[in-house]
Amino acid sequence: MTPEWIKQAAQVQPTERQLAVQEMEFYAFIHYTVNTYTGEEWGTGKEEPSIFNPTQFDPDQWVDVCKSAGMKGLILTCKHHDGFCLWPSRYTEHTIRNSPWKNGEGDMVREVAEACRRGGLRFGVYLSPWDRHEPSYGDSPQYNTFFLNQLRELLTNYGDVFCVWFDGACGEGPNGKRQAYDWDAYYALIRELQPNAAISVCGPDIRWCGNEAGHCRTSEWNVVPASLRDNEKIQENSQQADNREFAKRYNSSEDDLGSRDIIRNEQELVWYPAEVNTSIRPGWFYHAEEDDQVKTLDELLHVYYGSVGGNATFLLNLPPDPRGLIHENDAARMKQLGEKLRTIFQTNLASDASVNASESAQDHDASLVLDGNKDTYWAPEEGTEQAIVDIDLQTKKTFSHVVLQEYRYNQRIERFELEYKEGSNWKPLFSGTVVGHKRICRFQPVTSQHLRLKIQQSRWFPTLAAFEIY
Ligand code: FUL
Repeated sequence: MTPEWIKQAAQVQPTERQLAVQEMEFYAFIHYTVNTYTGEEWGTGKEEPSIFNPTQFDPDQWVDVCKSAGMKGLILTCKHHDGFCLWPSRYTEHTIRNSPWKNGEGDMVREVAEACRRGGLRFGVYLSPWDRHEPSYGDSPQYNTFFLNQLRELLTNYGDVFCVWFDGACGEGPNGKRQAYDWDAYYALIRELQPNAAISVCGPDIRWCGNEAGHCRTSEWNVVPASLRDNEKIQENSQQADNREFAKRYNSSEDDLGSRDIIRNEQELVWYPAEVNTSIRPGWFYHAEEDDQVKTLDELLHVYYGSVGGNATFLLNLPPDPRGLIHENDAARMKQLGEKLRTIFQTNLASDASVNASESAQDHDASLVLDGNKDTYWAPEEGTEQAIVDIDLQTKKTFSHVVLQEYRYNQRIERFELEYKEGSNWKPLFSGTVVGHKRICRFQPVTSQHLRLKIQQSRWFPTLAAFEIY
């Protein structure tokens, strides 16, 4: 008998806006501001807007680079910590309006949003809460009004946005300005103006994976304690940190955020999926001296398999250079990555296989894992936590990847093994823990006609939507 608390955990569900981001899988971060011209990572806010002057700005090139790697969206740093706005905000003079670019008449946010729409990428905005230029920063109510005004501009003038990315960073230090962000007002405005947009990182929809180095968890859970989500709002430097009454029990950097041990005694669980964010170079902004430090294909694949193939999304930063272009080295690497992924995942060897399960509930027979439809799934009867799914490829085939996907509204599998048949013996191929949106299992190529998935532990009963072989 499944304990009640496990049954409940198994039924926590995502919102449509969370699913929309999870299903995008791989998308770009674009870090671009005055830092691109000063060589800094964190601007002071005292930079002259006149230094911002791209000569070959081409957002279509950015979009093409993203698409060449198979990305589905792009998030632009409309304003980073230096406060410089890539759109002509009415609420500050610290914008491209006072730069030489297009004689101050350009709107980069508009051009990027339009290039994304032309190219079929979804567009998202990054607006840094920490603002080192704005004089009202630290005067909490006044800055909150200013911030809401900027948010309103971004969310009304540039069409649909799929995500608003709030960065928690603040380097004010102990004697710096202390700003209490009115998160609830920010969230309410986003829900009002862009109800489909996910609020990421310092927000309730998408969780920061806890590092910027591309490290991925072996077991990434979508269902985690609610306190983890609520704690994301606390800033070390804000008054809220002192005033909040609840204990800071979990933070996003911990190894285990969703195992049975973690959730057993939790009052409230929420669906709060992880996003892995890292840069293709050491820095978030472009520095010419890093031109030969673009991540290698193997490094990028490693993060891709860990994130997209490990139930997280992958937000990879591509910093434009002072020309306003993504540098040739980065562009070449992205193309290489895309070609590699397309080659590996071109032909699903299981598409004309036959499949059997140890047990199937009514209307959820095993063939549904092969039908290419993510809305249908195989499931055993309620309460069956262990099961076997057998694949017969009809003839011997050579493969090195298995892709598993759970039904999008559930995450239940906790431990599984893949085995292949050699002669009359079953041999181990891969052992894994969670599956969730997608688990890509990679192994040395084997040749066989038969393989099977043994689900050794799951919550209540597993629901599997896809079983693909490459
Ligand atoms: C951090 C920022 O301080 C970095 O500059 C960068 O924007 C990164 C994505 O988030 O918190």
